[in-house]
Amino acid sequence: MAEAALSTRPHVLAVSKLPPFLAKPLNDAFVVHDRLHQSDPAAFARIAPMVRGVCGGGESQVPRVLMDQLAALEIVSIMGVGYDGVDVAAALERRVPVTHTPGVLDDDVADLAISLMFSVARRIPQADRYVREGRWAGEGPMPLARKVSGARLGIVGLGRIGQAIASRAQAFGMSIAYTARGAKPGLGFEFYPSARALAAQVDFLVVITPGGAGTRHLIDAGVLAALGPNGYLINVARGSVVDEAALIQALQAGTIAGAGLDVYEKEPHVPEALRALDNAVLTPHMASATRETRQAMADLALRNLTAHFAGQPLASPVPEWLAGPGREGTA
Ligand code: NAP
Ligand code: 8YV
Repeated sequence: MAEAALSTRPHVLAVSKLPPFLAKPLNDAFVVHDRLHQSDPAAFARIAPMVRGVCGGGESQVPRVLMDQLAALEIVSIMGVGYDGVDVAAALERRVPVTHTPGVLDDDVADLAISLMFSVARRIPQADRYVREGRWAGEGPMPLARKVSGARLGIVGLGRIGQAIASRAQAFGMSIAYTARGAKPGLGFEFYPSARALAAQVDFLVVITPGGAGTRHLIDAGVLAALGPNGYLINVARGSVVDEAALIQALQAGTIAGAGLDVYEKEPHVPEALRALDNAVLTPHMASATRETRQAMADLALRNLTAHFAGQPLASPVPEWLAGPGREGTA
């Protein structure tokens, strides 16, 4: 502790468990306090005035009340493209930039969205169990599944990842329509002004918006009813975007045909009612979880921190920073 206090390296608070390939270079360059605010509040109170940086993942919480304790805070670096757990308004009030890792994970997240679509429609997890349990020989072939190629895809959120999903789906001969805050005429896909209008026109509805207040329960009972008994919901965005209780009810009642989910409202807790459903394929928030992509995300998160403390321009600040204090070039 005394040695850490004397170090000239900037102090950084890690607000989530960081992977070793980020923790190691971070520890080399900074004095890192690993989740001390959670494990030892008294010790945290002693080092809090020295903390100049915060580092976490896409699911990390960096609320106003935490920033209030960090009088010397200069930067929040998130290893993830989503930063809905960060109170960006509170950071901007303090002229603290928030950075994230856009672009480097698009391929992986799009790959998982497509994988979930095939998994739930072709019932791949059930088929795997069918073979392992020796049922093939006894019961014969499995019931027929739902064809994906050529089906109608609706994308809720046609940003970086949404567009990567669209380009993959085109290779499967799917028709593509979308909703977003604004139409993107240049892309040549059909725009619908709401998720409900889009859901009524498609077989597969993939959700890939940011989380947070602006998208909370964007997918509600009405959208699920519009998707209908032959429709499938895929959510690789944030659990908060889908009304999970309404989704469970729709899956139980057969209001929709199935769901492929990577994210949940209260992670890592997934309701027993959802886990019990045979028409849902569930993955544990792992869309970007390949060695290659997580390394690229870690590199970018570190690059933002080192650039800031070297007085250089940030590699990837969030748009709110660029539209506000960042526009004045204070980085
Ligand atoms: P992005 O490029 O910023 O795209 C976001 C899209 O969502 C944009 O098209 C935007 O519309 C749209 N959108 C925002 N608010 C909306 C609303 N209220 N209604 C309808 N559409 C809305 O972001 P991205 O890089 O594609 O990432 C999207 C999100 O995916 C992240 O924020 C994160 O939460 C999630 N994610 C999850 C994982 C995972 O592990 N499962 C991994 C990575 C990312 P406009 O284009 O009109 O502004
Ligand atoms: C990761 C994510 O789970 O980028 C995001 O928004 O949700 C995911 O890539 C997370 O960020 C890992 O730290």
